Amino acid sequence: MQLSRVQRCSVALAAACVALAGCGGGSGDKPAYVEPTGPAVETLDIEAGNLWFKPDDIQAPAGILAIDLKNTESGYHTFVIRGVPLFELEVTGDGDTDVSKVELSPKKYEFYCNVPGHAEAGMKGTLTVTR
Ligand SMILES: [Cu+2]
Repeated sequence: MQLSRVQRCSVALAAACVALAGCGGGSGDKPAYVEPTGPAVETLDIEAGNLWFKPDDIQAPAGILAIDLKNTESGYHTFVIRGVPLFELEVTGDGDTDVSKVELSPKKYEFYCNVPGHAEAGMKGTLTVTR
Protein backbone atom coordinates (compact mmCIF):
# COMPACT_ATOMS: atom_id res chain seq x y z
CA MET A 1 0.00 0.00 0.00
CA GLN A 2 1.45 3.31 -1.14
CA LEU A 3 0.54 5.41 1.90
CA SER A 4 2.01 3.12 4.51
CA ARG A 5 5.26 2.91 2.60
CA VAL A 6 5.53 6.69 2.66
CA GLN A 7 4.77 6.71 6.38
CA ARG A 8 7.40 4.10 7.07
CA CYS A 9 9.88 6.15 5.10
CA SER A 10 9.27 9.33 7.09
CA VAL A 11 9.60 7.42 10.35
CA ALA A 12 12.99 6.19 9.17
CA LEU A 13 14.02 9.71 8.16
CA ALA A 14 12.98 11.12 11.52
CA ALA A 15 15.00 8.44 13.29
CA ALA A 16 18.03 9.28 11.15
CA CYS A 17 17.68 12.96 12.05
CA VAL A 18 17.56 12.17 15.75
CA ALA A 19 20.62 9.96 15.41
CA LEU A 20 22.54 12.68 13.58
CA ALA A 21 21.60 15.39 16.07
CA GLY A 22 22.65 13.09 18.90
CA CYS A 23 26.16 12.84 17.51
CA GLY A 24 26.80 16.56 17.92
CA GLY A 25 28.14 16.53 14.38
CA GLY A 26 27.83 20.26 14.05
CA SER A 27 24.80 20.69 11.80
CA GLY A 28 22.13 20.05 14.45
CA ASP A 29 20.14 22.70 16.30
CA LYS A 30 22.49 22.49 19.25
CA PRO A 31 24.74 25.60 19.41
CA ALA A 32 28.35 24.71 18.74
CA TYR A 33 31.12 25.11 21.28
CA VAL A 34 33.46 27.98 20.45
CA GLU A 35 37.09 27.36 21.37
CA PRO A 36 38.97 30.28 22.95
CA THR A 37 41.53 31.80 20.63
CA GLY A 38 45.15 32.16 21.64
CA PRO A 39 47.79 29.77 22.91
CA ALA A 40 47.13 27.37 25.74
CA VAL A 41 49.03 27.99 28.98
CA GLU A 42 49.17 24.24 29.51
CA THR A 43 48.18 21.01 27.77
CA LEU A 44 46.52 18.36 29.89
CA ASP A 45 47.04 14.84 28.58
CA ILE A 46 44.27 12.61 29.81
CA GLU A 47 43.71 8.94 29.06
CA ALA A 48 40.24 7.45 28.88
CA GLY A 49 39.61 3.77 29.40
CA ASN A 50 36.61 1.63 30.09
CA LEU A 51 35.13 3.54 32.99
CA TRP A 52 38.14 5.49 34.17
CA PHE A 53 40.18 8.60 33.42
CA LYS A 54 43.89 8.85 34.15
CA PRO A 55 44.82 11.04 35.87
CA ASP A 56 41.57 11.72 37.69
CA ASP A 57 42.88 14.41 40.02
CA ILE A 58 44.41 17.22 38.00
CA GLN A 59 45.89 20.59 38.92
CA ALA A 60 46.21 23.32 36.30
CA PRO A 61 46.86 27.05 36.10
CA ALA A 62 44.02 29.42 35.19
CA GLY A 63 43.66 30.51 31.59
CA ILE A 64 43.36 28.67 28.32
CA LEU A 65 43.99 24.95 28.72
CA ALA A 66 44.30 22.43 25.90
CA ILE A 67 42.73 19.14 26.88
CA ASP A 68 44.10 16.21 24.94
CA LEU A 69 42.03 13.08 25.42
CA LYS A 70 43.23 9.68 24.26
CA ASN A 71 41.18 6.52 24.36
CA THR A 72 43.37 3.58 25.37
CA GLU A 73 40.58 1.01 25.46
CA SER A 74 37.58 0.11 23.34
CA GLY A 75 34.55 2.07 24.46
CA TYR A 76 32.93 5.30 23.33
CA HIS A 77 33.59 8.03 25.86
CA THR A 78 33.22 11.74 26.29
CA PHE A 79 34.89 14.33 28.49
CA VAL A 80 32.73 17.14 29.80
CA ILE A 81 33.27 19.62 32.62
CA ARG A 82 30.40 20.43 34.95
CA GLY A 83 29.55 24.12 34.66
CA VAL A 84 31.22 24.56 31.26
CA PRO A 85 28.36 24.44 28.77
CA LEU A 86 28.89 22.87 25.33
CA PHE A 87 32.51 21.85 25.92
CA GLU A 88 32.77 18.17 25.06
CA LEU A 89 35.47 15.87 23.78
CA GLU A 90 34.57 12.49 22.40
CA VAL A 91 36.61 9.43 21.55
CA THR A 92 35.50 6.24 19.92
CA GLY A 93 37.61 3.09 19.59
CA ASP A 94 41.08 2.24 20.76
CA GLY A 95 43.60 4.96 20.08
CA ASP A 96 41.15 7.66 19.09
CA THR A 97 42.04 11.14 20.29
CA ASP A 98 40.24 14.46 20.59
CA VAL A 99 41.62 17.80 21.66
CA SER A 100 40.06 21.17 22.36
CA LYS A 101 40.85 24.30 24.31
CA VAL A 102 38.85 25.65 27.20
CA GLU A 103 39.34 28.78 29.27
CA LEU A 104 38.94 28.23 33.00
CA SER A 105 39.11 30.52 36.00
CA PRO A 106 40.36 29.39 39.41
CA LYS A 107 37.92 26.89 40.86
CA LYS A 108 37.58 23.18 41.55
CA TYR A 109 35.79 21.58 38.60
CA GLU A 110 34.34 18.13 38.21
CA PHE A 111 34.80 16.38 34.89
CA TYR A 112 33.09 13.21 33.74
CA CYS A 113 32.03 11.04 30.84
CA ASN A 114 28.41 11.74 29.94
CA VAL A 115 27.63 8.32 28.47
CA PRO A 116 24.76 7.06 30.68
CA GLY A 117 26.12 5.12 33.66
CA HIS A 118 29.80 5.86 33.06
CA ALA A 119 30.27 8.68 35.60
CA GLU A 120 28.36 6.68 38.20
CA ALA A 121 30.68 3.74 37.54
CA GLY A 122 33.73 5.91 38.24
CA MET A 123 34.44 7.72 35.00
CA LYS A 124 34.96 11.12 36.57
CA GLY A 125 37.54 13.26 38.27
CA THR A 126 38.43 16.68 39.56
CA LEU A 127 40.30 19.50 37.91
CA THR A 128 41.59 22.10 40.33
CA VAL A 129 42.40 25.36 38.61
CA THR A 130 44.58 27.77 40.54
CA ARG A 131 45.85 31.26 39.90
CU1 LIG B 1 32.60 6.74 29.20
